[in-house]
Amino acid sequence: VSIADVDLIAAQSAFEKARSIVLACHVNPDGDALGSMLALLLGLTKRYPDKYIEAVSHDGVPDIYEFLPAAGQIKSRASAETFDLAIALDSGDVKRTGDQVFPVFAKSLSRMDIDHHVGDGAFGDVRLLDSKAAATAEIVFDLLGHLGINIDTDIATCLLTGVITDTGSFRFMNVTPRTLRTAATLIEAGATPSLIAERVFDNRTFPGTKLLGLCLSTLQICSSGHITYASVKHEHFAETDTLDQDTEGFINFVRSIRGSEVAILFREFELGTVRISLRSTERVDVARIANQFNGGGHKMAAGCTYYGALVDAQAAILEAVSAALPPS
Ligand SMILES: [Mn+2]
Repeated sequence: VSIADVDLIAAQSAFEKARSIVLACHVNPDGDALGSMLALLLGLTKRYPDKYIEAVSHDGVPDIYEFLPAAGQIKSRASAETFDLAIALDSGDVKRTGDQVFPVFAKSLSRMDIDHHVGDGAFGDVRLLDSKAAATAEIVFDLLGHLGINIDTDIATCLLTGVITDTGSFRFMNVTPRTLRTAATLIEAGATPSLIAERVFDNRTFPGTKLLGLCLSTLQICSSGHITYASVKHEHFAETDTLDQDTEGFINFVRSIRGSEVAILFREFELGTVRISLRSTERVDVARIANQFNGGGHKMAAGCTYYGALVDAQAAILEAVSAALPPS
């Protein structure tokens, strides 16, 4: 356990005091955002059946994550303006919970930040922050253990999904012995890694795969091959009749190119709104770059939104990334 006992005790007392609790994750949610939030929803509901607890994802649940236990209970808007306790998971910055959800944090009586993105965005009366955790799911695993909540198959499935997706199936630099021990315990508790992999990675639709082809046809390299980027243009979505969520995982093709230090994916689902995903090897802090554009994330994975034309987004981001690239 890497969260200090004093913080776990503070979290427990916050749960006990609150009668209404809202859980929220970041916009454009990934497997860790949804998995850690659902595991906490299931665990708290089991431990505190008399409390009102809801989970909110501003951008809903991408269909590859609909298999997660209790995913159907996730709301896209908070049902009240204020709660006794508002908890953000995996969000980097509380603003990344989205335009509608963020104000709820300001009005709620107490706030909690549960995250492995540790930076300027840290907030809250209780902070369960651990930059060494590979996923927020690892922190929630420790928290549930502290609360004495039994990890059942459903909770284990949610948490293992967070761990698997945030580690690129145990391939990224964030993997530690603790990550593997946590995963082993989750499998013992009933989670099935092959089922999660099948749902998340081997579940691309036919139009979504055509979209990947169009995206990869835009692939570019610059800065001596240290920057790789690709774009999903508005007309690509229209041509294949796909949604923004169909781009899940595209960034991994861009980052897996030999020599790439920073990988960028531009998505223009709506004209005038360009969503940008950034990935890096450890030499460049892409959270800093995302912050310059009011986004967030962590050192090796971050995101932001640019309001304007795709070409302008590309020029602005490429300039910022080039400036951040250390001389080689
Ligand atoms: Mn995460």
